[in-house]
Amino acid sequence: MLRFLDAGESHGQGLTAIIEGIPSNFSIDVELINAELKRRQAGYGRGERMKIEKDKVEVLSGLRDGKTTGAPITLYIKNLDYEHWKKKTNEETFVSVPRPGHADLTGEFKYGTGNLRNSIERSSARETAIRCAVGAVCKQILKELDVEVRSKVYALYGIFDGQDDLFDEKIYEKIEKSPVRAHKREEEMIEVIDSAKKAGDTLGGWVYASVKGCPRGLGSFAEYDRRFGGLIGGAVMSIQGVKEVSIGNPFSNLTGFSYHDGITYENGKLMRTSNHAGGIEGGITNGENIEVYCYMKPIPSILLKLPSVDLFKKEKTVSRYERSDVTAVVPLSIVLENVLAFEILKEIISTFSSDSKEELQAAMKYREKRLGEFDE
Ligand code: EPS
Repeated sequence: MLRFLDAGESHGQGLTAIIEGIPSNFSIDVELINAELKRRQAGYGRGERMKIEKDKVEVLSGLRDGKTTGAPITLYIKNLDYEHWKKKTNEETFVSVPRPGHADLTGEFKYGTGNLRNSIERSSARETAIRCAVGAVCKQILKELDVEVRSKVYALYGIFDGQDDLFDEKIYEKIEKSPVRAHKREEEMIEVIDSAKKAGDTLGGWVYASVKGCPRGLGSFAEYDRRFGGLIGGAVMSIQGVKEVSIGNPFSNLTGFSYHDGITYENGKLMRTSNHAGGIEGGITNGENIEVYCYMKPIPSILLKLPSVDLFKKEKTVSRYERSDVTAVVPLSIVLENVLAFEILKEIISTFSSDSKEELQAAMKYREKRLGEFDE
């Protein structure tokens, strides 16, 4: 079984994760993890914090000579902003006015520490840095298993860039270079971010990811909690700010005849004529690309004033501003990739339960050989 736990606060010393259940003998390049952290930090609409942080991972256990040993892998990312925060007094960091839409209020309902700062620190999307480090380890293993995850921004506020073939190298090169991870409407997206910033407001939007090479037969309908769509949906909903998830395009408005993906033979191979189901039918992967869309709400740290209260003075007031991003939809695209990478590898490891790379690859090959019998 593959699992991980992570810990760390937004302005604390750093973030850490322990991943357990990675088979031995897979090569892991630490610089590729760092490259993934850099991808997540980029994106138009980011705030001042990203000028401070230069995320780099330290691998404290589980690797020897660049290869997994089967032991737990410990990852650590330093928060450079901690150098400023450790000098602040309790009075300076104390918060008593919750931002509507943030975890400030619900965190205080739950933990009752008497200072909203405690909820702010752990609920922060800073945590996605370490989740991407975990995902970047999983991505390298998936690559050796011929599985690849790519993503883009589908819509920012009202500007729809739409669907693309993310495995078309020319298209994807453009998306990777785009500051808003778009292919067609980059300039309009930048304009809308600039206007929101000027107005002291924030923006949400949709991203989507496509996973190529995912083995057939992951997940199950045997029990509700083994359905792969449910596992992916739950994981994606756990990303800070995400309010909607869809397997397959959420904006398709098709009848059954047009929606369902025909089954055919092409060059002797069992194939599908389309992929509206997003690669999952009956809670099980069908061999088509896994297509996942998700929506992130606008960030709740806005300069414009929303009604709020001072919880400790017990009086009405307006929301306070805390430094933040105008939009985190662009980095969400990278976070989605890495959250999917973990979930997919987890399901591969649980399906083909193996202790080493060689055993895992042999088990996957055996399944593919059996599935080959369905070809013409
Ligand atoms: C975040 C608020 C901002 C973001 C942060 C998430 O941080 P700060 O309060 O320090 O300006 O920049 O995201 C990251 C630090 C990151 O690495 O993505 C929040 O409240 O969730």
